[in-house]
Amino acid sequence: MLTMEDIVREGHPVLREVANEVPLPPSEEDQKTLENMLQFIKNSQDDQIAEEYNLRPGVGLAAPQINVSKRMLAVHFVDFDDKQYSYGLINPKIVSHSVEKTYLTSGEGCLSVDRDVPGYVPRYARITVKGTDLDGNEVKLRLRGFAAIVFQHEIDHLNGIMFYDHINKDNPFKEPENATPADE
Ligand code: NB4
Ligand code: NI
Repeated sequence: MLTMEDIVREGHPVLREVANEVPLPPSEEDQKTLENMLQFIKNSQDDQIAEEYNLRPGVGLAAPQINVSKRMLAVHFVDFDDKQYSYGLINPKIVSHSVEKTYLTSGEGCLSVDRDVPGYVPRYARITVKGTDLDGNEVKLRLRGFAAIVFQHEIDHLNGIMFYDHINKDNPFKEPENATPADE
């Protein structure tokens, strides 16, 4: 099983690389890697397992974070309308997005960043994501609010972007233009 030892931290060059497309259908190895990433997220949300293996809780993980520079991400969370999201996605792509922005008033964190970086992280309020799931199906997801934020955080990792790259350097808690908080 994946543990925190497998997660690379900021400063590791893979976190600043643009990850490679995954040839489809995925190899046994790629399929297994993505299944392990999704299981890590689920384990991190299980109080007992998280404590036993000292896992930091997470709702998402991108393959570069385990030093695999491939376009794969896993997410597992319930959004603010109690809708469950649990996906392993290959070659995810944002095919459209709103002009309007959103953000978490609590800011963001990252399993590859062992420090707090305070500030609002402006993101698109609504996105449409296409990709291939763990069953080999083409999926098209219309996402808003918390779900849109989580998928954008993970897709950023596939493009070598860290959440704090979006924070206003001069005034981290400046209200982003044309934005509505997702968690209020
Ligand atoms: C990715 C998220 C940071 C902001 C918001 C949140 C947690 C992460 C990073 C958007 C995406 C990981 C991947 C949480 C968490 C709420 C739900 C359910 C029960 C505990 C869990 C805690 F753990 N971020 N951690 N950070 N990242 N919410 N929750 N709760 O997930 O670096 O690239 O279990
Ligand atoms: Ni992250």
